[in-house]
Amino acid sequence: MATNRTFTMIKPDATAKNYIGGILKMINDAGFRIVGMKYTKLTKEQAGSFYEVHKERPFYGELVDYMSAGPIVAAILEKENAVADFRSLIGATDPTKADEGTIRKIYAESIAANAVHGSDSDENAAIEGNFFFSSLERF
Ligand code: 3AN
Repeated sequence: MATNRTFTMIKPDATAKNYIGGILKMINDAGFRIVGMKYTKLTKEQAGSFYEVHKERPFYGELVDYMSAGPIVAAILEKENAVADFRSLIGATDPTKADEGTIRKIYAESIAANAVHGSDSDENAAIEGNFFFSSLERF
């Protein structure tokens, strides 16, 4: 069932370069409403647990180190067709393959440091949102 919600993180490469404002503006301008938001830093254990689904992939260690290396912004976003529309807004995982005008094309530096996360399904959006936010922290 579509929830019209997705989950995003602005990743450490983007927070380090002061891109938070620019990325949030693109998100708002695309029609997403922020219904939960948190500026925080993941421990290695938390990053490992968040990316557990990628445990067997060769880049898992690098991904966990990178995602716990600096602050992130975690947010729950609401819009009709949120998951698919947000994936379109952020562009391909590899920024060199991302379409013009997408967040990753504009702000990402590499496949690993690719500026933003976006949930890939309604189910994962709910799981990922629950990882960061209690019911009292979303509106
Ligand atoms: P997406 O974030 O576009 O859904 P996934 O789910 O394939 O991409 O990968 C999850 C995260 O793992 C990516 N956002 C990226 O940070 C990292 N990642 C994916 N592929 C690679 C790779 N080949 N090398 C390093 N990191 C990668």
